[in-house]
Amino acid sequence: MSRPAIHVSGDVARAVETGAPVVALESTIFTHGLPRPRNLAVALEAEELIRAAGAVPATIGVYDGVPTVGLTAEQIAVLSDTDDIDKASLRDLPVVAALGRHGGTTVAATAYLANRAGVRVFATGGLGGVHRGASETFDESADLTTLAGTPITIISAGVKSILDIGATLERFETLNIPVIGYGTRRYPGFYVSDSGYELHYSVNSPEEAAKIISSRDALGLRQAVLLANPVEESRQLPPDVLDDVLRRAWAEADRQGIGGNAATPFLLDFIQRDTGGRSLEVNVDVYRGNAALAAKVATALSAESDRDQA
Ligand code: PSU
Ligand code: MN
Repeated sequence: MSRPAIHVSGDVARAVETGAPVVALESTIFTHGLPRPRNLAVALEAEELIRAAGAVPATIGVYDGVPTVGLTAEQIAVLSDTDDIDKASLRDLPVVAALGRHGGTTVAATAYLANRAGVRVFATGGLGGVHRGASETFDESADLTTLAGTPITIISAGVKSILDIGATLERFETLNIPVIGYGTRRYPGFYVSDSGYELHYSVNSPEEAAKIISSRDALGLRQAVLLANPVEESRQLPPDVLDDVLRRAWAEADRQGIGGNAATPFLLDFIQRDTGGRSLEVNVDVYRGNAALAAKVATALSAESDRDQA
């Protein structure tokens, strides 16, 4: 018998089978986003936060060509420490798998694998979206079109600050992807709690979020639900600091001709170095907040499914 195309760990498979709460986590955040050795600490801490909240973490990535839902701590350590590891979005998955390589999965690839494994909730930092200047370059993250056809729920602090946020929100509308603020009607801006854009809907509890997810499923809709969870204002990057560094980061990317899938890691790294690690602390705070909220939403969703079956 051939090996299954996707490996699901025993813990995750059991939790999915019994309807226990599970939270998916991406790997690009520690393979391409955070610097060593902090990347590994943050990846393991996110798992711990989810466990402490009573849910099962499922960190997702490609290990030795095996797309894996529920990487072990040892596997996460190896991926965190691999130089020039592939950034695997959905189109890369078959290639990275067939060639037996390691890959850090983006939001798109992670959402796809989580959904295939029956995991319904996914926590990340910031989503991909429409890059600045996309009307010329066509650089729009595959996160967008993937989420349009992947019925999962993603808790993020908005899209990454380096993107054209207004254009990304327009694309969410076109792609029928609902965006709900958690405790806010202002769309968060990843490093800042308010991107300057307004949202039409907000919820104030994990139970309310779970109702929207169940409603999406009952209607037979296949779009992801996006729950936008802002960083606390007291912990955000000061907006004037962000505006200033963004302007210089974009200019430097243009000057060096950085594009394609290197754009996001380049810009985030520029911001990290330029702010002397200040943005890194915000990035980590954002991620912790999203992991904790995701565990609560997964728990509410699991309780709701139990009631429906009773
Ligand atoms: N975090 C990082 N670097 C990244 C990403 C996250 O520090 O590259 C990934 C996310 O997983 C997101 C993706 O899905 O970048 C978006 O990049 P692109 O625009 O190339 O799709
Ligand atoms: Mn791109």
